[in-house]
Amino acid sequence: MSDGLPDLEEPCAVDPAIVEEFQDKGHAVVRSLCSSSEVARWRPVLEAATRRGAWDSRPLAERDTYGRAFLQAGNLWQVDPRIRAFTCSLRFAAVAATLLGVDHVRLYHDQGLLKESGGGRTPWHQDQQYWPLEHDRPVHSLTMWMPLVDISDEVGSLRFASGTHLAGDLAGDLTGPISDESDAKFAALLEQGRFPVESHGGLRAGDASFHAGWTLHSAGENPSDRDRPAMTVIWFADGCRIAAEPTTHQTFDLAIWLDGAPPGSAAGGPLNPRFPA
Ligand SMILES: O=C(O)CCC(=O)C(=O)O
Repeated sequence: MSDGLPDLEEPCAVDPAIVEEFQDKGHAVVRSLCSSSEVARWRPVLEAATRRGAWDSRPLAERDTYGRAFLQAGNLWQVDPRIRAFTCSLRFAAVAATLLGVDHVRLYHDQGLLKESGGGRTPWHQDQQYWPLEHDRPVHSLTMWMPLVDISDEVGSLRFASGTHLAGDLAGDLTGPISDESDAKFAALLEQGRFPVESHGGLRAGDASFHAGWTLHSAGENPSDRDRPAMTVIWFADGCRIAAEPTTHQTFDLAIWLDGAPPGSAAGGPLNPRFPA
C-alpha cells in the first residue's frame, strides 16, 4: 500500500493470444489490468497530478491541434511520491516485459493525458520518433495507455495502424513535430491500405492498451460532456543504447527522461529503474 492506495505489485499472467497479437500487430489490449475499485482509488491522485502539472493549460481555443488533443503532464512519479507505486508497479512492468519478450524492462517515463470534453483528435504519430533509443530488437519499447474512466464507443480508445511497429520511421524524416502536416502525411499513407486501422473501441476504466514505439496511432475527438483522463507508462527493453546521433527532437527526451546520458551509452540511469530489479 502507498498512502492507502491499492498495491499493484502482484505480477499478472498475460494470455499468450494477447502476446501474439501484440507481436503481430504492434498493439493489444489487456482487460481489467486494474479493477474498477483500484482505479476509483487511484484516479483522483493521477488526475489531480495531471491537471496540476499540465504543460499547456491555456483555454482549448487558444491551443494548436496537438494542444487541443489533451492536457499532458509527464514524470508524475517524480513529482508525487505516491504515484511512484503506480508507475513503478511490478504488475504493469511484468506485462510490458512479457509483450516485448524480454526478461527486464526499464521505465522510460509516465504521462497523464486528459482529453477534455470538447477536446480535439490526437493526430497520427509514431512515439518512437521522439525516443533516442536503439536496440538490436526491432520492437524494444512500448506504451501502456489506461483510461481512468469507462470510455464509450463514441469517445473510443486509441486507433492503431496494425503492422507499422515493424516499419520503422514511416515519415522518413525523424524531425517533424506532431502537427496537421504530419497527420495529413500519415493519413495519406494509410489510404494506400497497406496497414489496417484498428481500435479496441470503448474500454472500461482499468483496461489497458499497449502499443509498440513505432506503432502509428491516433485518437478521436471527445464530443462527450465528460473529460477522458488516461494514464500512460512507457518502458524500453533493458539493453537499449542511447542513439548515436539523437535528432533535434530527441534531445528534449534525452534531457528530460534519460538524464542527458551521452550518445551511444547504455540507456538506464536513475530515472530509468529496471523491472524486475
Ligand atoms: O490519449 C491520447 O489521445 C493519445 C495517447 C498517445 O498518443 C500515446 O499514449 O502514445
